Amino acid sequence: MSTTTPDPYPSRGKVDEPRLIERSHPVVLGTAEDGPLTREQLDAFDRDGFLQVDGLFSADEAHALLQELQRLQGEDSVREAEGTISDPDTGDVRSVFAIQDHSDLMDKVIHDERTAGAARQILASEVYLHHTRVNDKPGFGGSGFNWHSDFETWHTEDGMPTPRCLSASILLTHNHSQNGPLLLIPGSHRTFVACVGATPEQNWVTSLKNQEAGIPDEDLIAQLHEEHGLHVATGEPGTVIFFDSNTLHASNGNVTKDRRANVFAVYNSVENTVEDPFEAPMARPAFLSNRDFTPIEIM
Ligand code: 6CS
Ligand code: FE
Repeated sequence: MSTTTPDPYPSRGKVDEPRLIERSHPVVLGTAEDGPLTREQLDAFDRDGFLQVDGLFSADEAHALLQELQRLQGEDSVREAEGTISDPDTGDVRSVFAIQDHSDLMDKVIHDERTAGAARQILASEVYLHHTRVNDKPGFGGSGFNWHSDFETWHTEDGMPTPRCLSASILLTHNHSQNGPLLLIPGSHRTFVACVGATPEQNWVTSLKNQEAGIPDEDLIAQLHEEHGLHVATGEPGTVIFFDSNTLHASNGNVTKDRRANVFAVYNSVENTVEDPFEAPMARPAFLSNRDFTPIEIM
């Protein structure tokens, strides 16, 4: 980015104090005519910064994906992959990034009209995958994740210019209020929370387990939480939660016996491709910040 153009979303080493910045870019760019989401669904996404669609995939489809996750967790090629995150104590596979490289079934679901087609509609352009992953939070063990905006990381560390990007999370198990479901602050996507503290070298090595840079100030989170409330994204297997890249979200650890597993796909507009990081010593690896901007085929 040229030094003469001010960064509309400064964060980390670029700010002296935590602060709220009004989002200057639109959220929903497409229309109902572009399908598959209805006008009401697009309006809800625009207003809340997320959209939960119950039963978008069938229970059978979700079950097949869960079995596929189980298969992947046992594969040596997956366990050894750069984008695989394992539990430091047990060695169990918790997250597999770039799932399309390991599984045809996962590849299919992230190119599906129901997920990718909705992303293309909301963003009103062809899309490519910024990254993908499958996450497993087993009973009696899965840890939580503190409040954050994905866009804050993707902007500072990956060089994503604007928040014209969204995630789809497909529930593979029943996500109930107690097993660490996604928590979202409705309406928070309209505010960029600038965070203090420069990005450490190779921050991604630890940040996927526990974020230490890009942490929003608690008073600012409290203010947005107070103003907008909280959505607990509970649902049956097959439910999909679409959420804007700048929506504040978090999740609790899982102290119940009930496994919580989800597939995530991050769709970015091909008109919003990543550049040099806005505030990080170096760009993250491709499994986190894909540099192949070829539009995906949607089936
Ligand atoms: O660093 C990232 O890109 C990832 N981290 C979090 C906490 N959420 C989204 C993303 O997969
Ligand atoms: Fe996140």
